[in-house]
Amino acid sequence: MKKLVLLLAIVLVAGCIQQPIELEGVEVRNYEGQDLSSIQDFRENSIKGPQYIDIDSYTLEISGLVNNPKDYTYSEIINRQTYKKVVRLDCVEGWSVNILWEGILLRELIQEVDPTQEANTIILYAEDGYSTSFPIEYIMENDIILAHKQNDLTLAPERGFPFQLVAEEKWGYKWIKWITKIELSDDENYTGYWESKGYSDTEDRDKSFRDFN
Ligand SMILES: Nc1nc2c(c(=O)[nH]1)N[C@H]1C(S)=C(S)[C@@H](COP(=O)(O)O)O[C@H]1N2
Ligand SMILES: [Mo]
Repeated sequence: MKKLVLLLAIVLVAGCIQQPIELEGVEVRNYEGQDLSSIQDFRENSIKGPQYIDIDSYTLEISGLVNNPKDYTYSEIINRQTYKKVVRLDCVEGWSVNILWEGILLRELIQEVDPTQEANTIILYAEDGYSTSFPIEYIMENDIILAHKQNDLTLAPERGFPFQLVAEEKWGYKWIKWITKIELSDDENYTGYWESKGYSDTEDRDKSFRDFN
């Protein structure tokens, strides 16, 4: 009986010890044994410089060849199941960063808007007029993250707040920041900002990024 009371007391006391709450976010620089770059290591060379998005009026529109177009608020997106992964971003200009990304899987939003049979291309647009596109299979058949965090910190305005696409295996110019709209399309030949200036639209890193034809 005494033992039981003691056990009960221990359980009660343990239950009162709260988990710590992090007051100010700290950037992680190592994740499961892997060294990470710092979010300070990115170069800022966006076409029009950093964009400052007002999150209270922000929505992410997903429309085009879909049965169920939607406008998502920031909190409707980030309060879903999130996923974390260390992925390296390689810019064609010769620098890279190895970052712990966190966000939702873009394919889950695409499933919700229910693309029509004709949709074969996903075009993403950004606040600065930038755009890029992917075959629909790239997004639906891979775990492609729509990131709102880097190294455990919410994206800074310079880094693409509210969202940057983690376009794994693709060159940095496919990692669109400040995303405002996603369009389902049947235009397989759509060319985004850098693609229309001659960067390859197949954009796999193991191939050259220049398309000379
Ligand atoms: N909206 C938008 N997204 C963008 C760009 C841009 O100019 N505008 N630049 C791209 C390029 S070329 C690279 S290499 C990466 C780099 O990410 P960073 O600007 O956060 O360093 O963002 C990509 N996403
Ligand atoms: Mo880049």
